[in-house]
Amino acid sequence: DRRGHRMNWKQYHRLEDIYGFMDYLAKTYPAIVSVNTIGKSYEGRDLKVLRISDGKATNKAVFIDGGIHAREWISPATVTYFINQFAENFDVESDDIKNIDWYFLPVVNPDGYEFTHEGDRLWRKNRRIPLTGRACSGIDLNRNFGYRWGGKGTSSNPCSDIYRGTRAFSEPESKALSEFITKSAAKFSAYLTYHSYGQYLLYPWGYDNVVPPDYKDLNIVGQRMAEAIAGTSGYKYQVGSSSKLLYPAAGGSDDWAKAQGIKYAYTIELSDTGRYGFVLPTTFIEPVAKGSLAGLRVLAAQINK
Ligand code: ING
Ligand code: ZN
Repeated sequence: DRRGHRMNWKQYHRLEDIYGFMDYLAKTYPAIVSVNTIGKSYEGRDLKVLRISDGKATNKAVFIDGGIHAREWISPATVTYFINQFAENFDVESDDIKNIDWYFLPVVNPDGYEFTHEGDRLWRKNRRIPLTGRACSGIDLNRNFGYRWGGKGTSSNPCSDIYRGTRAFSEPESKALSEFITKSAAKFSAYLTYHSYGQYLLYPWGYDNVVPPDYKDLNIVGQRMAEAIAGTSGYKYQVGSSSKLLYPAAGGSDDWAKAQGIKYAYTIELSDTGRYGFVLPTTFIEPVAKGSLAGLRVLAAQINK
């Protein structure tokens, strides 16, 4: 492609296109964009984080990931849309955006993501093969994080889609993400993890039907984000704790992030509400991502208060 990358938001893309796009941005905008490999997946693929920052010492920091679950293709598509918007338009972006160091990990589960393109479109977990070689493959990375690991809404059965693994952070993907956050010099004000589907803005806790002491702050900001999303795209989101609005599920990444002291920790379930589910047509990518960006701007404004 004469632009130097093959990415667009009219199709879903393979990992190679997503990583090619990230590397292109780092090369094109070296003053504000950098890409780092923070680890390798089980099958040996890079786990790439893209940082966008003007380097001001006073900046806050936000971490955003996508693609924890392989089949939720709208998630990496949305996260790469944010990356494109901020990187390509940084000089004309608002101060709310420029006063944040942004960290994006658009594909937490690259092995699963590639498998949904080549094998099973509805695969959810990573691709770890059991030692015995007999049982089923894959660990649910969103049950593998180390806060209240092994609790409600998780399974010890390797054949389950919510298999938690043998211990917290047994998986290279969840381990790399968590170590990146804990070892980073940045003190993160927000952690956002994009999933699909259902149109929910979920805050902790997921492990049980209880809420953190500051849940009212998360609820108010979540409601404001939902208003912005609806105003921009027409998509209506419900806001609440994941255990209450969906179901209890321990070992999720947002619970872990919240337990690390990251105040604004949300799981965002993108569109739709079930008509197409995980197999969301490509015509949805732009409106869904645009609405989500409007929500993200509300969060950025809050963090800068
Ligand atoms: N849903 C999330 C899941 O991992 C969730 C819902 C989020 C549960 C946070 C617990 C904590 O089951 C999808 N679609 O993945
Ligand atoms: Zn998911």
